[in-house]
Amino acid sequence: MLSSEEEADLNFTVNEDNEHLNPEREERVIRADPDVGIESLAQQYVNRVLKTNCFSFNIMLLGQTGVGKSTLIDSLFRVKFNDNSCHNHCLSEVEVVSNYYHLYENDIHIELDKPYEPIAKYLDKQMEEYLDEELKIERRSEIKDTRVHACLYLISPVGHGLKEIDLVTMKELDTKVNIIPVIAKSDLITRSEMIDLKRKIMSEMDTNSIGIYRFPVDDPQVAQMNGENNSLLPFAVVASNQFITIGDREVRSRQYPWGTVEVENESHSDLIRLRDMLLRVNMNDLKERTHSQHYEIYRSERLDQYWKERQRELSLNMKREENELITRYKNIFSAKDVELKNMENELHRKYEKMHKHFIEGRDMLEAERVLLEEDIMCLNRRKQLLRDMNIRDAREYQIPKNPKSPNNPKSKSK
Ligand SMILES: Nc1nc2c(ncn2[C@@H]2O[C@H](COP(=O)(O)OP(=O)(O)OP(=O)(O)O)[C@@H](O)[C@H]2O)c(=O)[nH]1
Ligand SMILES: [Mg+2]
Repeated sequence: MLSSEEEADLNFTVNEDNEHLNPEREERVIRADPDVGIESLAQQYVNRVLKTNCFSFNIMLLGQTGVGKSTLIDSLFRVKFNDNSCHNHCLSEVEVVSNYYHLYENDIHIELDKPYEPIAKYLDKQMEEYLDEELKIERRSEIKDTRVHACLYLISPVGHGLKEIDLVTMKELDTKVNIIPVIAKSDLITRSEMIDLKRKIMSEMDTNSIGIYRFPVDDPQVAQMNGENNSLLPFAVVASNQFITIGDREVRSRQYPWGTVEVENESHSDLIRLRDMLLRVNMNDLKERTHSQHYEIYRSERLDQYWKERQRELSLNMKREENELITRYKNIFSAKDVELKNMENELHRKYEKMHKHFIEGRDMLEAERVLLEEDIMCLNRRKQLLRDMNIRDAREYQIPKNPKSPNNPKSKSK
Protein backbone atom coordinates (compact mmCIF):
# COMPACT_ATOMS: atom_id res chain seq x y z
CA MET A 1 0.00 0.00 0.00
CA LEU A 2 1.25 3.52 -0.80
CA SER A 3 1.35 6.34 1.69
CA SER A 4 -0.52 9.55 0.92
CA GLU A 5 2.82 11.36 0.26
CA GLU A 6 3.82 8.77 -2.26
CA GLU A 7 0.45 9.04 -3.95
CA ALA A 8 0.84 12.78 -4.16
CA ASP A 9 4.34 12.45 -5.65
CA LEU A 10 3.11 10.20 -8.36
CA ASN A 11 0.38 12.64 -9.33
CA PHE A 12 -2.37 10.05 -9.46
CA THR A 13 -5.91 10.41 -10.61
CA VAL A 14 -8.36 7.90 -9.21
CA ASN A 15 -11.08 6.52 -11.45
CA GLU A 16 -14.38 4.94 -10.43
CA ASP A 17 -12.90 1.46 -10.10
CA ASN A 18 -10.55 2.66 -7.38
CA GLU A 19 -7.62 2.46 -9.82
CA HIS A 20 -4.89 5.10 -9.54
CA LEU A 21 -3.80 6.35 -12.91
CA ASN A 22 -0.42 7.97 -13.43
CA PRO A 23 -0.53 9.75 -16.78
CA GLU A 24 3.24 10.44 -16.85
CA ARG A 25 4.34 6.83 -16.41
CA GLU A 26 1.28 5.20 -17.90
CA GLU A 27 1.13 2.88 -14.90
CA ARG A 28 -1.92 1.56 -13.11
CA VAL A 29 -1.62 1.28 -9.35
CA ILE A 30 -4.37 -0.62 -7.54
CA ARG A 31 -5.11 0.76 -4.07
CA ALA A 32 -5.54 -2.00 -1.51
CA ASP A 33 -8.64 -2.28 0.63
CA PRO A 34 -8.05 -1.26 4.24
CA ASP A 35 -8.52 -4.86 5.51
CA VAL A 36 -5.85 -6.26 3.21
CA GLY A 37 -2.33 -6.98 4.50
CA ILE A 38 -1.28 -7.31 8.09
CA GLU A 39 -4.67 -6.20 9.39
CA SER A 40 -6.25 -9.29 7.95
CA LEU A 41 -3.91 -11.62 9.82
CA ALA A 42 -6.00 -11.61 12.98
CA GLN A 43 -9.12 -12.65 11.09
CA GLN A 44 -7.19 -15.34 9.21
CA TYR A 45 -5.92 -16.68 12.53
CA VAL A 46 -9.43 -16.69 14.01
CA ASN A 47 -10.80 -18.46 10.94
CA ARG A 48 -8.11 -21.11 11.11
CA VAL A 49 -8.65 -21.65 14.82
CA LEU A 50 -12.39 -22.03 14.28
CA LYS A 51 -11.78 -24.44 11.42
CA THR A 52 -9.17 -26.63 13.11
CA ASN A 53 -10.62 -26.29 16.59
CA CYS A 54 -7.03 -26.19 17.85
CA PHE A 55 -7.10 -23.17 20.11
CA SER A 56 -6.75 -23.84 23.78
CA PHE A 57 -6.18 -21.64 26.76
CA ASN A 58 -5.83 -23.60 29.95
CA ILE A 59 -6.31 -22.11 33.37
CA MET A 60 -5.53 -23.84 36.64
CA LEU A 61 -6.94 -22.74 39.97
CA LEU A 62 -4.94 -23.56 43.06
CA GLY A 63 -5.81 -22.97 46.64
CA GLN A 64 -6.81 -24.63 49.85
CA THR A 65 -10.12 -26.39 50.06
CA GLY A 66 -13.15 -24.13 50.32
CA VAL A 67 -11.18 -21.01 49.39
CA GLY A 68 -13.63 -20.35 46.56
CA LYS A 69 -12.13 -21.90 43.43
CA SER A 70 -15.31 -23.29 41.91
CA THR A 71 -17.31 -20.15 42.59
CA LEU A 72 -14.55 -18.01 41.09
CA ILE A 73 -14.35 -20.02 37.88
CA ASP A 74 -18.13 -19.80 37.52
CA SER A 75 -18.04 -16.04 38.10
CA LEU A 76 -15.09 -15.58 35.76
CA PHE A 77 -16.83 -17.30 32.85
CA ARG A 78 -20.34 -16.22 33.87
CA VAL A 79 -21.55 -19.81 33.78
CA LYS A 80 -22.30 -22.57 36.22
CA PHE A 81 -19.92 -25.43 35.59
CA ASN A 82 -20.93 -28.85 36.82
CA ASP A 83 -19.12 -29.05 40.10
CA ASN A 84 -19.33 -32.68 41.09
CA SER A 85 -17.14 -32.15 44.07
CA CYS A 86 -18.14 -33.94 47.17
CA HIS A 87 -16.77 -32.04 50.03
CA ASN A 88 -14.77 -34.80 51.61
CA HIS A 89 -12.61 -34.40 48.48
CA CYS A 90 -12.65 -37.94 47.26
CA LEU A 91 -13.72 -36.76 43.80
CA SER A 92 -14.22 -33.37 42.29
CA GLU A 93 -14.41 -32.24 38.72
CA VAL A 94 -15.02 -28.98 37.01
CA GLU A 95 -14.95 -29.15 33.23
CA VAL A 96 -12.43 -26.43 32.57
CA VAL A 97 -10.02 -27.46 35.27
CA SER A 98 -11.03 -31.05 35.80
CA ASN A 99 -7.51 -32.40 35.74
CA TYR A 100 -6.35 -29.99 38.32
CA TYR A 101 -9.14 -30.76 40.73
CA HIS A 102 -8.69 -34.40 40.21
CA LEU A 103 -4.99 -34.22 40.90
CA TYR A 104 -4.97 -31.81 43.74
CA GLU A 105 -7.89 -33.07 45.64
CA ASN A 106 -7.14 -36.73 45.26
CA ASP A 107 -3.58 -36.39 46.34
CA ILE A 108 -3.62 -33.67 48.94
CA HIS A 109 -4.43 -36.16 51.70
CA ILE A 110 -1.48 -38.37 51.02
CA GLU A 111 1.02 -35.71 50.05
CA LEU A 112 0.76 -33.25 52.87
CA ASP A 113 4.53 -32.87 53.10
CA LYS A 114 4.87 -31.86 49.50
CA PRO A 115 1.44 -30.74 48.31
CA TYR A 116 2.95 -29.23 45.18
CA GLU A 117 4.24 -32.57 43.93
CA PRO A 118 1.05 -33.81 42.23
CA ILE A 119 0.52 -30.35 40.78
CA ALA A 120 4.11 -30.15 39.51
CA LYS A 121 3.71 -33.66 38.09
CA TYR A 122 0.50 -32.66 36.38
CA LEU A 123 2.13 -29.56 34.85
CA ASP A 124 5.14 -31.60 33.72
CA LYS A 125 2.88 -34.23 32.21
CA GLN A 126 1.22 -31.61 30.01
CA MET A 127 4.64 -30.31 28.94
CA GLU A 128 5.81 -33.86 28.27
CA GLU A 129 2.81 -34.60 26.05
CA TYR A 130 3.53 -31.46 24.04
CA LEU A 131 7.24 -32.32 23.78
CA ASP A 132 6.36 -35.87 22.69
CA GLU A 133 4.17 -34.51 19.98
CA GLU A 134 6.85 -32.02 18.90
CA LEU A 135 9.56 -34.68 18.70
CA LYS A 136 7.53 -37.03 16.51
CA ILE A 137 8.98 -37.58 13.06
CA GLU A 138 5.55 -37.11 11.54
CA ARG A 139 4.07 -34.21 13.45
CA ARG A 140 0.52 -33.04 13.28
CA SER A 141 0.26 -29.52 11.90
CA GLU A 142 -1.50 -28.46 15.10
CA ILE A 143 -0.41 -29.91 18.41
CA LYS A 144 -3.13 -30.31 21.00
CA ASP A 145 -1.97 -27.97 23.70
CA THR A 146 -2.94 -29.06 27.19
CA ARG A 147 -0.19 -27.05 28.90
CA VAL A 148 -1.44 -24.78 31.64
CA HIS A 149 -1.16 -21.16 30.51
CA ALA A 150 -2.26 -19.44 33.69
CA CYS A 151 -2.44 -20.54 37.28
CA LEU A 152 -4.69 -18.50 39.55
CA TYR A 153 -3.28 -19.02 43.02
CA LEU A 154 -6.08 -18.31 45.47
CA ILE A 155 -5.02 -16.91 48.82
CA SER A 156 -7.28 -16.85 51.82
CA PRO A 157 -8.07 -13.33 53.05
CA VAL A 158 -8.01 -14.43 56.66
CA GLY A 159 -4.72 -15.14 58.33
CA HIS A 160 -1.58 -13.09 58.21
CA GLY A 161 -0.54 -13.15 54.58
CA LEU A 162 0.85 -16.22 52.90
CA LYS A 163 1.01 -19.51 54.72
CA GLU A 164 4.16 -21.61 54.53
CA ILE A 165 2.39 -24.10 52.30
CA ASP A 166 1.53 -21.28 49.84
CA LEU A 167 5.15 -20.10 49.75
CA VAL A 168 6.53 -23.59 49.24
CA THR A 169 4.00 -24.44 46.54
CA MET A 170 4.44 -21.18 44.63
CA LYS A 171 8.22 -21.42 44.87
CA GLU A 172 8.09 -24.91 43.46
CA LEU A 173 5.78 -24.01 40.59
CA ASP A 174 6.97 -20.58 39.50
CA THR A 175 9.30 -21.96 36.82
CA LYS A 176 6.59 -24.25 35.49
CA VAL A 177 3.61 -21.97 35.07
CA ASN A 178 2.50 -18.34 35.01
CA ILE A 179 1.31 -17.73 38.56
CA ILE A 180 -1.23 -14.98 39.13
CA PRO A 181 -1.89 -14.51 42.84
CA VAL A 182 -5.50 -13.74 43.77
CA ILE A 183 -6.99 -12.92 47.16
CA ALA A 184 -10.25 -14.85 47.28
CA LYS A 185 -13.37 -13.82 49.25
CA SER A 186 -12.06 -10.29 49.57
CA ASP A 187 -15.48 -9.20 50.85
CA LEU A 188 -14.48 -10.72 54.19
CA ILE A 189 -11.94 -7.97 54.94
CA THR A 190 -12.06 -4.20 55.02
CA ARG A 191 -10.42 -1.98 52.44
CA SER A 192 -7.50 -1.00 54.69
CA GLU A 193 -6.96 -4.64 55.73
CA MET A 194 -6.91 -5.55 52.06
CA ILE A 195 -4.29 -2.89 51.25
CA ASP A 196 -2.11 -4.21 54.08
CA LEU A 197 -2.66 -7.81 53.01
CA LYS A 198 -1.72 -7.07 49.39
CA ARG A 199 1.47 -5.29 50.52
CA LYS A 200 2.36 -8.13 52.87
CA ILE A 201 1.76 -10.82 50.24
CA MET A 202 3.90 -9.02 47.66
CA SER A 203 6.72 -8.44 50.12
CA GLU A 204 6.65 -12.10 51.26
CA MET A 205 6.84 -13.22 47.64
CA ASP A 206 9.72 -10.81 46.99
CA THR A 207 11.60 -12.02 50.07
CA ASN A 208 11.20 -15.61 48.95
CA SER A 209 12.07 -14.76 45.33
CA ILE A 210 8.83 -16.16 43.98
CA GLY A 211 8.48 -15.28 40.31
CA ILE A 212 4.85 -14.46 39.62
CA TYR A 213 3.46 -13.43 36.25
CA ARG A 214 3.68 -9.69 35.58
CA PHE A 215 1.51 -8.20 32.88
CA PRO A 216 3.82 -7.09 30.05
CA VAL A 217 4.48 -3.38 29.69
CA ASP A 218 6.56 -3.43 26.50
CA ASP A 219 3.58 -2.97 24.18
CA PRO A 220 2.68 0.76 24.19
CA GLN A 221 -0.97 -0.05 23.48
CA VAL A 222 -1.43 -1.90 26.77
CA ALA A 223 1.57 -0.66 28.75
CA GLN A 224 -0.37 1.77 30.89
CA MET A 225 -3.23 -0.60 31.62
CA ASN A 226 -0.89 -3.48 32.41
CA GLY A 227 1.32 -1.25 34.53
CA GLU A 228 -1.69 -0.21 36.63
CA ASN A 229 -2.83 -3.80 36.99
CA ASN A 230 0.65 -4.91 38.02
CA SER A 231 0.49 -2.43 40.87
CA LEU A 232 -2.87 -3.93 41.91
CA LEU A 233 -1.48 -7.46 42.30
CA PRO A 234 -2.60 -9.64 43.93
CA PHE A 235 -6.13 -9.07 42.63
CA ALA A 236 -8.74 -9.20 45.36
CA VAL A 237 -11.89 -10.85 44.07
CA VAL A 238 -15.37 -11.61 45.24
CA ALA A 239 -17.23 -14.46 43.57
CA SER A 240 -20.75 -15.73 43.81
CA ASN A 241 -23.32 -17.92 42.15
CA GLN A 242 -26.22 -15.88 43.51
CA PHE A 243 -28.00 -13.20 41.54
CA ILE A 244 -30.06 -10.16 42.36
CA THR A 245 -32.00 -8.04 39.93
CA ILE A 246 -30.88 -4.45 39.61
CA GLY A 247 -33.09 -2.60 37.15
CA ASP A 248 -33.43 -4.95 34.23
CA ARG A 249 -30.15 -6.73 34.88
CA GLU A 250 -29.37 -9.96 36.71
CA VAL A 251 -26.30 -9.22 38.79
CA ARG A 252 -23.98 -11.72 40.47
CA SER A 253 -23.73 -10.64 44.03
CA ARG A 254 -23.37 -11.58 47.67
CA GLN A 255 -26.06 -10.29 49.92
CA TYR A 256 -25.38 -9.41 53.53
CA PRO A 257 -27.64 -7.95 56.22
CA TRP A 258 -25.71 -4.74 55.86
CA GLY A 259 -25.68 -4.54 52.09
CA THR A 260 -24.91 -6.17 48.75
CA VAL A 261 -21.52 -6.91 47.20
CA GLU A 262 -21.62 -6.92 43.42
CA VAL A 263 -19.12 -9.34 41.97
CA GLU A 264 -18.67 -7.38 38.75
CA ASN A 265 -18.59 -3.94 40.33
CA GLU A 266 -15.01 -2.63 40.11
CA SER A 267 -15.30 -0.76 43.38
CA HIS A 268 -16.32 -4.03 45.14
CA SER A 269 -14.07 -6.59 43.45
CA ASP A 270 -11.16 -6.96 41.02
CA LEU A 271 -12.99 -9.74 39.17
CA ILE A 272 -13.58 -7.65 36.04
CA ARG A 273 -9.92 -6.63 35.94
CA LEU A 274 -8.85 -10.24 36.40
CA ARG A 275 -11.14 -11.38 33.59
CA ASP A 276 -9.92 -8.58 31.32
CA MET A 277 -6.27 -9.22 32.03
CA LEU A 278 -6.62 -12.95 31.72
CA LEU A 279 -9.03 -13.45 28.87
CA ARG A 280 -8.79 -10.29 26.82
CA VAL A 281 -5.59 -8.27 27.08
CA ASN A 282 -2.91 -10.79 28.00
CA MET A 283 -4.21 -14.14 26.83
CA ASN A 284 -1.72 -14.31 23.98
CA ASP A 285 1.16 -13.19 26.18
CA LEU A 286 0.29 -15.87 28.73
CA LYS A 287 0.32 -18.48 25.97
CA GLU A 288 3.57 -17.15 24.52
CA ARG A 289 5.24 -16.94 27.92
CA THR A 290 4.18 -20.52 28.63
CA HIS A 291 5.78 -21.61 25.39
CA SER A 292 8.90 -19.46 25.29
CA GLN A 293 9.72 -19.51 28.99
CA HIS A 294 8.24 -22.39 30.98
CA TYR A 295 8.09 -24.91 28.16
CA GLU A 296 11.59 -23.90 27.03
CA ILE A 297 12.98 -24.55 30.52
CA TYR A 298 11.18 -27.89 30.64
CA ARG A 299 12.27 -28.80 27.11
CA SER A 300 15.94 -27.99 27.64
CA GLU A 301 15.98 -29.82 31.01
CA ARG A 302 14.31 -32.86 29.46
CA LEU A 303 16.63 -32.90 26.45
CA ASP A 304 19.58 -32.45 28.77
CA GLN A 305 18.30 -35.29 30.91
CA TYR A 306 17.65 -37.34 27.78
CA TRP A 307 21.24 -36.88 26.56
CA LYS A 308 22.61 -37.67 29.99
CA GLU A 309 20.49 -40.82 30.12
CA ARG A 310 21.62 -41.73 26.59
CA GLN A 311 25.26 -41.11 27.55
CA ARG A 312 24.84 -43.21 30.69
CA GLU A 313 23.11 -45.91 28.69
CA LEU A 314 25.87 -45.81 26.05
CA SER A 315 28.64 -45.94 28.62
CA LEU A 316 26.84 -48.82 30.38
CA ASN A 317 26.51 -50.61 27.05
CA MET A 318 30.18 -49.99 26.29
CA LYS A 319 31.16 -51.23 29.73
CA ARG A 320 28.99 -54.32 29.26
CA GLU A 321 30.48 -55.02 25.83
CA GLU A 322 33.97 -54.46 27.22
CA ASN A 323 33.26 -56.91 30.03
CA GLU A 324 31.86 -59.41 27.55
CA LEU A 325 34.99 -59.07 25.38
CA ILE A 326 37.24 -59.43 28.41
CA THR A 327 35.36 -62.54 29.53
CA ARG A 328 35.43 -63.98 26.00
CA TYR A 329 39.16 -63.38 25.64
CA LYS A 330 39.77 -64.64 29.14
CA ASN A 331 37.95 -67.86 28.22
CA ILE A 332 39.91 -68.12 24.97
CA PHE A 333 43.18 -67.45 26.81
CA SER A 334 42.44 -69.94 29.55
CA ALA A 335 41.47 -72.59 26.92
CA LYS A 336 44.74 -71.88 25.09
CA ASP A 337 46.51 -72.00 28.40
CA VAL A 338 45.15 -75.47 29.07
CA GLU A 339 46.10 -76.54 25.54
CA LEU A 340 49.64 -75.19 25.92
CA LYS A 341 49.91 -76.80 29.33
CA ASN A 342 48.87 -80.14 27.81
CA MET A 343 51.40 -79.72 24.97
CA GLU A 344 54.09 -78.86 27.48
CA ASN A 345 53.22 -81.92 29.54
CA GLU A 346 53.28 -84.06 26.41
CA LEU A 347 56.68 -82.66 25.40
CA HIS A 348 57.92 -83.17 28.90
CA ARG A 349 56.69 -86.74 28.86
CA LYS A 350 58.36 -87.35 25.48
CA TYR A 351 61.55 -85.79 26.74
CA GLU A 352 61.46 -87.97 29.85
CA LYS A 353 60.97 -91.06 27.69
CA MET A 354 63.78 -90.13 25.31
CA HIS A 355 66.02 -89.24 28.20
CA LYS A 356 65.33 -92.61 29.76
CA HIS A 357 66.12 -94.34 26.46
CA PHE A 358 69.24 -92.31 26.15
CA ILE A 359 70.36 -93.17 29.68
CA GLU A 360 69.59 -96.88 29.14
CA GLY A 361 71.49 -96.83 25.80
CA ARG A 362 74.37 -95.03 27.37
CA ASP A 363 74.52 -97.51 30.27
CA MET A 364 74.47 -100.40 27.83
CA LEU A 365 77.26 -98.84 25.78
CA GLU A 366 79.22 -98.24 28.96
CA ALA A 367 78.78 -101.83 30.00
CA GLU A 368 79.87 -102.95 26.52
CA ARG A 369 82.84 -100.60 26.72
CA VAL A 370 83.85 -102.04 30.08
CA LEU A 371 83.55 -105.54 28.67
CA LEU A 372 85.54 -104.56 25.61
CA GLU A 373 88.20 -102.96 27.72
CA GLU A 374 88.36 -106.12 29.81
CA ASP A 375 88.66 -108.10 26.57
CA ILE A 376 91.43 -105.78 25.40
CA MET A 377 93.22 -106.13 28.68
CA CYS A 378 92.83 -109.90 28.51
CA LEU A 379 94.11 -109.95 24.96
CA ASN A 380 97.04 -107.73 25.92
CA ARG A 381 97.86 -110.05 28.75
CA ARG A 382 97.73 -113.06 26.44
CA LYS A 383 99.83 -111.18 23.90
CA GLN A 384 102.40 -110.41 26.56
CA LEU A 385 102.30 -113.94 27.71
CA LEU A 386 102.88 -115.20 24.21
CA ARG A 387 105.73 -112.76 23.73
CA ASP A 388 107.27 -113.86 26.97
CA MET A 389 106.90 -117.48 25.94
CA ASN A 390 108.53 -116.84 22.53
CA ILE A 391 111.53 -115.16 24.12
CA ARG A 392 112.10 -118.02 26.57
CA ASP A 393 111.69 -120.64 23.84
CA ALA A 394 114.17 -118.87 21.65
CA ARG A 395 116.72 -118.73 24.33
CA GLU A 396 116.33 -122.36 25.16
CA TYR A 397 116.58 -123.85 21.60
CA GLN A 398 118.89 -121.24 19.89
CA ILE A 399 117.22 -121.24 16.59
CA PRO A 400 119.72 -120.19 13.94
CA LYS A 401 118.97 -116.97 12.15
CA ASN A 402 118.04 -117.07 8.50
CA PRO A 403 121.06 -115.81 6.59
CA LYS A 404 118.80 -114.40 3.87
CA SER A 405 116.72 -112.49 6.27
CA PRO A 406 116.99 -108.74 5.79
CA ASN A 407 117.35 -108.50 9.47
CA ASN A 408 120.54 -110.49 9.40
CA PRO A 409 123.55 -108.09 9.47
CA LYS A 410 125.78 -110.56 7.68
CA SER A 411 123.61 -110.68 4.63
CA LYS A 412 123.74 -106.84 4.40
CA SER A 413 127.50 -106.66 4.37
CA LYS A 414 127.70 -108.92 1.37
N1 LIG B 1 -17.70 -14.54 51.37
C1 LIG B 1 -17.41 -15.19 50.27
N2 LIG B 1 -17.68 -16.47 50.15
C2 LIG B 1 -17.39 -17.09 48.98
C3 LIG B 1 -16.75 -16.45 47.90
N3 LIG B 1 -16.57 -17.34 46.91
C4 LIG B 1 -17.06 -18.49 47.35
N4 LIG B 1 -17.53 -18.38 48.57
C5 LIG B 1 -18.15 -19.40 49.38
O1 LIG B 1 -17.13 -20.30 49.87
C6 LIG B 1 -17.62 -21.61 49.91
C7 LIG B 1 -16.70 -22.55 49.14
O2 LIG B 1 -16.66 -22.16 47.81
P1 LIG B 1 -16.20 -23.12 46.65
O3 LIG B 1 -16.22 -22.35 45.39
O4 LIG B 1 -16.99 -24.38 46.67
O5 LIG B 1 -14.74 -23.41 47.13
P2 LIG B 1 -13.73 -24.44 46.48
O6 LIG B 1 -12.37 -23.89 46.64
O7 LIG B 1 -14.13 -24.83 45.10
O8 LIG B 1 -13.93 -25.66 47.44
P3 LIG B 1 -13.49 -27.14 47.20
O9 LIG B 1 -13.76 -27.48 45.76
O10 LIG B 1 -14.34 -27.89 48.14
O11 LIG B 1 -12.06 -27.19 47.53
C8 LIG B 1 -19.02 -21.57 49.34
O12 LIG B 1 -19.97 -21.50 50.39
C9 LIG B 1 -19.06 -20.27 48.55
O13 LIG B 1 -20.35 -19.69 48.47
C10 LIG B 1 -16.49 -15.06 48.08
O14 LIG B 1 -15.96 -14.38 47.20
N5 LIG B 1 -16.84 -14.48 49.27
MG1 LIG C 1 -14.49 -26.66 44.18
